[in-house]
Amino acid sequence: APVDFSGTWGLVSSENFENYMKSLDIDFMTRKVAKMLTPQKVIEQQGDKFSIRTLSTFRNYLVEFKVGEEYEEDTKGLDNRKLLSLVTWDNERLVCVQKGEKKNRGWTHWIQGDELHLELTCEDQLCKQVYQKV
Ligand code: YOG
Repeated sequence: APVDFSGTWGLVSSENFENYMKSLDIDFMTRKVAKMLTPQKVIEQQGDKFSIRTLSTFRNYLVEFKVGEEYEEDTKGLDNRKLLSLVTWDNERLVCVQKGEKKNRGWTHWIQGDELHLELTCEDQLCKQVYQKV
């Protein structure tokens, strides 16, 4: 693995999260609550094996995967869909393609200086988030 993402990271900025949630059909009330959160990413990485926990006071979400191996993802507590997901390395970036009902769905993580960057995409929406080690 070319990079180590391990650690506990706290959200410091988020752009266009509202429209990303709309593209996932998240209802108004849930979006209002979700927008106020400052989640943490707890990432455990052993080589190409990852667990990523997204933790907040409202909901928690866990994914576990190995780079290069497709996995079934159940977005329980988020938009509650079933996905077939695949994470690969694009140089130093971790790129996930999430196949399912929604077109162009996925995410990309990379490290820039002391920041963890995340781009979330769904349909025509792009949400950019930055996290810092806590
Ligand atoms: O991250 O897949 O790090 O899984 C995206 C929320 C909000 C719940 C969070 C809870 C999308 C209500 C996971 C926020 C909006 C809104 C904290 C993003 C859906 C529902 C859980 C994600 C990847 C990459 C790892």
